[in-house]
Amino acid sequence: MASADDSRDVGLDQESARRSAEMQTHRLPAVEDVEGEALRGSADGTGLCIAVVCSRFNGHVTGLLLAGALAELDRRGVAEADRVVAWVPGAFELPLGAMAMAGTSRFDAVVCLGAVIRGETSHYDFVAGQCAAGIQRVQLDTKLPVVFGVLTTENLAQALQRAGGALGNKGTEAVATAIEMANLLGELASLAAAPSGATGKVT
Ligand code: INI
Repeated sequence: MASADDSRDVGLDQESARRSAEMQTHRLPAVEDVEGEALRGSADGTGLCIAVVCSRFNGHVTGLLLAGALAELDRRGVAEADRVVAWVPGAFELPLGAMAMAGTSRFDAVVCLGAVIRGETSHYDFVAGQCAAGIQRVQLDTKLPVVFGVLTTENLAQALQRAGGALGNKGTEAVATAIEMANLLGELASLAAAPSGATGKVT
């Protein structure tokens, strides 16, 4: 017989599936639902240079994230000559890898891919926390979009669901975010360079 706890679990699964479906549509309200005109980076990657830094730890998962990321780069028109992929040992090394990529000044965005899966010790918390904080720090310090395409899950099954399984692919989403942010920053740079009031776009 199903207990109250069981039904709560089912509810959580449904909520999680609903959230994931939203995520597939990038969770943002449609532009037409936003009051007035607003700037939003385009989804077109043509002409952009994108770096991908991928962790080898849990490589059976991160390889799937990378496959999703590369397919999305193809789909959005980022030329093969305009992308570089580098491997690092683990998620803890992603911020340094991203910082080095940003330092080349060759890229419009950096995508970080990793999978941190909870084990029996507190190691997970240190790796996941420092990875997230480090990636955010690189992004703010370099003013370049540095995307957190890192799964942080309780177990392998949850990770696989989000690496091309039932709940999408974090690598695919990370590339979409990188392209949108790179294009938005490009638009804002043009706005900054334009004479005051020249665009009339922001209301
Ligand atoms: N690295 C990961 O990418 N995922 C993990 O789940 C993980 N765990 O759980 O230990 C992990 N550890 C290695 C870490 O990222 C560094 O490579 C290592 O500590 C050397 O600095």
